[in-house]
Amino acid sequence: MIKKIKPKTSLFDKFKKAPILRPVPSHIPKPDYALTGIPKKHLSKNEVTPEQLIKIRKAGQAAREVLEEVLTAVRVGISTEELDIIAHEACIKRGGYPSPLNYRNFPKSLCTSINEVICHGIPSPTRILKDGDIINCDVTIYLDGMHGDCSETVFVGEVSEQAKKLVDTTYQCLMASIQVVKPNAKLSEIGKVISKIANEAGFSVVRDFTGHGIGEVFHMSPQVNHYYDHADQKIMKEGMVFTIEPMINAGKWQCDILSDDWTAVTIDQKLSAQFEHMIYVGPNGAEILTNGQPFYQAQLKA
Ligand code: EYL
Ligand code: CO
Repeated sequence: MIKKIKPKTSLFDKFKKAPILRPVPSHIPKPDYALTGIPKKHLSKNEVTPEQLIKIRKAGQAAREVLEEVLTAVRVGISTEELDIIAHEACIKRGGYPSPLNYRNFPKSLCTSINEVICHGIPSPTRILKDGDIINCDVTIYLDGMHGDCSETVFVGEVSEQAKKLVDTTYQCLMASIQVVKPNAKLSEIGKVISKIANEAGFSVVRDFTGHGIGEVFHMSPQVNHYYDHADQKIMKEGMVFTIEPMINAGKWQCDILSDDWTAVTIDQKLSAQFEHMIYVGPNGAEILTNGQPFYQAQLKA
């Protein structure tokens, strides 16, 4: 969820054309914003019923499978547009809708965020992956009435030691923060753990984008901060489902939004990495609904 947008408007904004969206077959059930670009459904109840839990587990698992299809295709020379097509087809193959597509007018089915891009990078046929890039692929699928959301950052070819350290630290931030999840814990503990690990490694935590409640709605309460906000008194309740998706920067934490109104970049053009899981607050702690082996670790061993 974004908390503030730095407006960057151009005199020519009114001439911007609506993009042509990749079609989704008519038999695929679509979220309410698919036609209009505007989400209208709001929910205040965060805890899922047992029936909803079954569905949200399936959505999380499907998101994981789609993400793995996309990450398997990452290589030097592929365009982010081709990754978008893979995500789009993989969602449809499972009977799901690619949630980013037309969400608040996002033009694509996948977010692809390379190097200094923090999040919400837009796939493009002209952005070809090159040796030394790091790329986050963020997949969300709307399946059987529930959204499933996860992302990973992976290496393209041979990357710098700095990039390896940033990506590994970001993953360690996510996994350590999941360990604090249990009923009656403070939500602010998540940001506390993430900030400690990131800052000790010499990195900074992005503040403008947060984790979020998820279920029948793509983004809802609670807001999950990845930095420590001592004033945040929200308490985790059994049955809550939310994402944790820390974005960690090699330099300053601040961001800019490009004139496409989506792409968030670091203000100093230094690297940014992100990992995301969808978490269910179970009676004894977190259940990771999008669990799997991180690709970057296999890349480090290869
Ligand atoms: C919506 C609204 C500006 C999010 C994700 C919130 C973003 C910027 C206004 C993906 C796409 C979160 O949670 C996400 N990925 O894991 N759009 C998103 N927004 C938004
Ligand atoms: Co998310």
